[in-house]
Amino acid sequence: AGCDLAIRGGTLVTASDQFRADLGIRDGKIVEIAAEIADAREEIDATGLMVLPGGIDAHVHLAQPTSDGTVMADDFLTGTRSAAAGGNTTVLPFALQVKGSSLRECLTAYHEKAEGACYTDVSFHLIVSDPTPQVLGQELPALVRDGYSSFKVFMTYDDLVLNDAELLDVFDVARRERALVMVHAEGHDAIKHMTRRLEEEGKTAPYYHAVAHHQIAEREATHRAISHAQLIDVPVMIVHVSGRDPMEQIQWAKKRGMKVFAETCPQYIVLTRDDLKGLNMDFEGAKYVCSPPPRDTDSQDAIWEGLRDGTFDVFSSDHCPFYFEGANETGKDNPRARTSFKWVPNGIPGVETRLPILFSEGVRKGRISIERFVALTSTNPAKLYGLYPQKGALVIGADADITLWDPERKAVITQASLNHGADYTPFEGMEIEGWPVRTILRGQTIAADGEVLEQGRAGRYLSRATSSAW
Ligand code: DUC
Ligand code: ZN
Ligand code: ZN
Ligand code: ZN
Repeated sequence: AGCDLAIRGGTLVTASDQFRADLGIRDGKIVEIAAEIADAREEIDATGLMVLPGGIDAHVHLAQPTSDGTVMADDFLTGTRSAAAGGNTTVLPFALQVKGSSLRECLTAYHEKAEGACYTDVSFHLIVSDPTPQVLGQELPALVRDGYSSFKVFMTYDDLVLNDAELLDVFDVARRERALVMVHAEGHDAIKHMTRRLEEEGKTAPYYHAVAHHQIAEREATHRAISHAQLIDVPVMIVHVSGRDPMEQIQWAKKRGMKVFAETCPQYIVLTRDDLKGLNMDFEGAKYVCSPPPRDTDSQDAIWEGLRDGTFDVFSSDHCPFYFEGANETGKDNPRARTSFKWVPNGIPGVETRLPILFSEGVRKGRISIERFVALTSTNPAKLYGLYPQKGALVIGADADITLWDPERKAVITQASLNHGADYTPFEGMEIEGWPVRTILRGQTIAADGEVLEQGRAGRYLSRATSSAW
């Protein structure tokens, strides 16, 4: 039988190669890759375009409840719509265990929220905040076996932090079940100490978030997480690495052959802590408050080097959207946050701009190759989170998840042009070269030229296999 869809004349790009070929799709799968394929029911002319495996954003937060009354600006509908417009076909949001609740119970609520609401495919990382004997002995092992093959732990935040004994216990479970642990590595006590001192000095503006969440606290926690992982002999993924200091710890571990993996994000290549100053140390800076915070241009240089040399395996958005001016004090600009940076919700939106920013600043400016771009944004996350080769690859038999990329398309990032739920973008005014012009999920177009198709709301839940880290 012929193909349902033929994509002709484009340049296929994988994590290791690029070549001219036609690509044929039948029943949602890639069935042909050849110099020229037979006529199909539907044809797409991709002349002048790159044909990429669909973007996989392995780190997003959607509809996650907060402990302080602020509200996340994206649910599964708007968050995955934004993801699709930005060239993504799969996102991996978090299912947060609220302390005192069972992990399974919390997860069920996320499934209910996601059901029928997604434009892209989705799967969940768990967040373990309450490692009770029941969670460690029963729930977590059962969930990993059920296809939740990765989970995140936090080394800071009052309502999430695990102490070293708890980290080691959780790592033990990961070793037994061959799960991939993701670590938020920032030292809790160091941050609290710095916060108290800054507040005593009256330094409460959003900018001081970047001082309190010092890179040294991130470096220390990164090393501690790596040491614990080495002791237990378990792979570990250090997420949202912000700069040179924590990178050096990761390089140290990688050089010793340890299975330490690392992720970085757009904010660490195009923002700096000075953005948190706003206009004149004013509250505008809250728009850039995220954890870890952006650092300085030296760290940006280090991150680019790390994206090239393999220090980083994954490039995700850490899309964690809050309104700036939410209704009824639900946004970043709320009365309590005005009294101290420590109350400003931590996170920024970015699922729609991740690929354009990395392409424009990285590929277009000659800092990384297009193959490396594909590895960091699709193939590696698929492998490390147990989705490969169903996802992240242009191979026969894989899901036909494809992003058609126009390398020449110029755009300016503006709030008005984005599909996310937030009321601002921290990347406002950025000039971009290269843009996703069509996003195809399992053979169906879900977004084209910035328009997300309502009939494309066909995202499915993905059960995941064991991480390639094992
Ligand atoms: N960690 C994240 O992964 N995202 C936003 C805030 C945070 O602390
Ligand atoms: Zn985190
Ligand atoms: Zn430099
Ligand atoms: Zn995050």
